[in-house]
Amino acid sequence: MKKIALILFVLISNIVLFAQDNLLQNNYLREGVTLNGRWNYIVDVYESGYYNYRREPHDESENPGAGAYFMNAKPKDKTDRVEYDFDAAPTLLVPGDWNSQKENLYYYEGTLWYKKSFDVPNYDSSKRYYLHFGAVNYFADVYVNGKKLGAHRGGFTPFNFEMSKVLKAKDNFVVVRVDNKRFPDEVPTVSTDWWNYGGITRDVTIYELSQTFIEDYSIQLDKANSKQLKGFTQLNGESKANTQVVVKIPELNISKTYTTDSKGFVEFAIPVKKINKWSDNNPKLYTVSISTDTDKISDKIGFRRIETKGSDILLNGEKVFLKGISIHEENVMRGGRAHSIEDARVLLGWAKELGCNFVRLAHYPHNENMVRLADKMGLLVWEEIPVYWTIDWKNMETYKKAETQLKEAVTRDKNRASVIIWSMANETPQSEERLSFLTNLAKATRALDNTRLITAALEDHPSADDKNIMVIEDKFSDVVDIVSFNQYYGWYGGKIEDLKNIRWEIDIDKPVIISEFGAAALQGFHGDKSTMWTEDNQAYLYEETLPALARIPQFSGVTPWILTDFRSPRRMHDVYQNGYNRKGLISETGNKKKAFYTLQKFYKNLKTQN
Ligand code: GCB
Repeated sequence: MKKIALILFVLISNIVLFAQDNLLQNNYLREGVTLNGRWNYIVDVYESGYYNYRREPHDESENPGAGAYFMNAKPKDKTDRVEYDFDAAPTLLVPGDWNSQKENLYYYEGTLWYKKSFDVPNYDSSKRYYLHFGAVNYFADVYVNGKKLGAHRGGFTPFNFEMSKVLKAKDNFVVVRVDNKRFPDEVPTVSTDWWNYGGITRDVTIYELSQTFIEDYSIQLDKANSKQLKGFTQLNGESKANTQVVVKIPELNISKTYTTDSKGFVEFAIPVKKINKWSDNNPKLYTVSISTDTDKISDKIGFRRIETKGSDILLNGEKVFLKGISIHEENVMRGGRAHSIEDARVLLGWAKELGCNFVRLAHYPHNENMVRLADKMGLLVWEEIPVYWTIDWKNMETYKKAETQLKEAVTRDKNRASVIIWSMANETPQSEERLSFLTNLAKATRALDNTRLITAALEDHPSADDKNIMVIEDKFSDVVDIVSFNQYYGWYGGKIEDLKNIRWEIDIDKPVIISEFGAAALQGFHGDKSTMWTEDNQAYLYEETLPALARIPQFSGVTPWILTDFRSPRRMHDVYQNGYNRKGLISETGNKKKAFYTLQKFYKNLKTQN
């Protein structure tokens, strides 16, 4: 009985302790203290720093003991045994994946512990302190000064925990247990076509906040009425109720004061006379400030409308064609996950050079630098979650994991004008369970954000009576705003020369985006255009595919696969691949292939209104 009570106590206290704090909006422009830099690490293949020898998690014990790595223990004297020492351990750079930093971790999938010691400059015990992670792949358990703050799962979205109760001015230590093992019921699941980079892959920052602070807000052009801005503010803290919130947009002469309700929430609609709308040609961002007596936050926000009408996509009421490219979050030249503003400049700079006004950030939410920079550069963005291939559709827990990632992405990026599309999934096999999974995701997205468009990368196939006619028969196309599909005619089947005779017949009055097509080529390898792996073959496929797609009456955009070669364990051909998916238009050495120029020329000559 006593034992049951103890287990219950531990379980309940864990639920309370490990409840995740709501995401801080706009950590990006808040002043924080960075914990980026060198962190000590210990590889823990058997997870002995997490479980005791009876395989019970140390962090579920009331008295974890020195064996728990998160205690960062030191021997008390020469008779004391501690079997690890973070301070003597090697270091990894944060942010950064471990695979591309250490040769012996190249293929590592498992548990690795990170530790960093830190002081808090100008520590003030009357303030609240949050610890924010841009992303950790995939599972993270976070401990400060030996106390568990919480846990997070999902490799590409931000999370934060309050640590006020355990923090001191000096000699703090944060320990993060990271586990990037793949599981069939996670999102993504075990099988993908990209490298499973592990580690603390994005920025780590401490935020000092007042007792009551601005937790979240949104401000966007009203979808139904372009003469008004709509939004909300959510406060967090003891005096969040009945508190005044001031919203200012100086350039529009807007200064409005609102009072929060008992939950610290207030919704508002602000009439605007004339607004300089954000677009790909005019990436105008306004400075927006939101303040209370104790907090002030400032953001750069663009206002625009995105909608569909029949088979057109309308940006601010005008038809827009999406000249795009797909991008993985990888800096291939350095090796590994991209994370910095410099990385974003390189990737989006190449997209601009191609003549793009649109990027598909595949196959998971990319770091915030990408969307912030896209806002400034006038690049429209397709954002997606890693609901990819063979997800465990029947599993309600798996659904919740996908929905959580989606909510985290929408929460982070809902104020970004560049983001116009939320994509629910990529190339997922059809079934009733999958249809309801995706339909529920679309519903959840629309409930959170009704200002953007919904899609998913679907698949085509030849029609039953004519192999030259390709069709999309997927009930999910009834749910989406834009019908998107991936197609690899001429690479995974079919002959490039036959593309001339291929017709896509899509019997639905919605805009169509071809979210992938492509062929692999080893940069520098040339030959006649029918020889696989040559630059010439890739360019030939682009030359034949682009006009064929352009014949689709609802053709509204295209994001060829892909900007750069990227690492994938599925691509092990020792001559042509060497661990890279070679469908990039740019090699891992940064050299452009012939097809880069084919696409550039197509975009230049494309007759569209934009
Ligand atoms: C696809 C997938 C993408 C792959 C690509 C390929 O359809 O969506 O993730 O990398 O094909 O190269 O096969």
